[in-house]
Amino acid sequence: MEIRSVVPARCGPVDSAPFPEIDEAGIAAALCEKEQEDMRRPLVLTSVTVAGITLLAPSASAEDRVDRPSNPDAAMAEYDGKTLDLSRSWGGAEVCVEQGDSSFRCYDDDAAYRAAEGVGRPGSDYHTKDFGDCVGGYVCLWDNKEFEGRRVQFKSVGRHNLESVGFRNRANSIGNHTTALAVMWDSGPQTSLAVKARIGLDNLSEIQGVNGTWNNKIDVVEIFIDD
Ligand SMILES: [Ca+2]
Ligand SMILES: [Ca+2]
Repeated sequence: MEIRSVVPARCGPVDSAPFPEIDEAGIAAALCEKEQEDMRRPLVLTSVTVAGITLLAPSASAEDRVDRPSNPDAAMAEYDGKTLDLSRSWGGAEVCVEQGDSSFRCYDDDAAYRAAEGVGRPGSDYHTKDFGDCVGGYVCLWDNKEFEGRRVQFKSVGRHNLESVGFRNRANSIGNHTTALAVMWDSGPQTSLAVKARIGLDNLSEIQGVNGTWNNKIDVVEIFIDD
C-alpha cells in the first residue's frame, strides 16, 4: 500500500461540464473550496504495477439478433450471440468492455473476456482484489467494493454516460489503468472526482465528496487525452 492523493479535476468555472442544466457559475466557488479541502486529505489507495499487456483485436462478430433500444443514447453490446441494450439489461453478463468502435462486448466472466479478446492473465494481479483485473489501457468501474462484481471498461477519450450502459449510480470501486487522467462526475449537485493514471479506489464509500461519499454516485466517466 502507498499513500497517494486524489486531486480535483478542475477548480473554477466548469464551462464544458456534462450537466448544462445546472448553474455552474453559482457553485463553482463552493466546489473549488471543497475540492481543495478534499485534495489536502490523503487517501490510502492500492498501488499497482501496470502489466505489459497487449490488446489484440476482438473476435469476429456473430450473427446477432438486434433488440432496438428505447433510449437513443443506449449502448449496444454483443453478448452470447445476441445484441443487448445495456441501458436496460446486462442479461447474465459480468464484464462489458468498450471496443475500438465505441460499441461494447459483454462476457459471462473475466476469464471469458480474456480468452475472447486475447488478453493474457496478469499473473498475481488476477482476482486479488487489486485493480489489476482492469486490463491496461482501460478505466474500469465495479458494482461492488474491492474491485468485485459486475465491471464495465472504457478506453476512448471523452465522456461516457453511465446511464447508457446501465451503470449510473452503481460503481463502488474504480480503477484508472490508463496513462491519462480520468474524471468521475456526479450531478446532484454537479461535482467531480479526478483519478490519476494507474490509481485504483477500492472503496468509494471512503471517499468523501460534495454529495456525501462517492459510493454509487458516478454518472459520467471522462477520459482525458494522455499528456
Ligand atoms: Ca454498486
Ligand atoms: Ca449520481
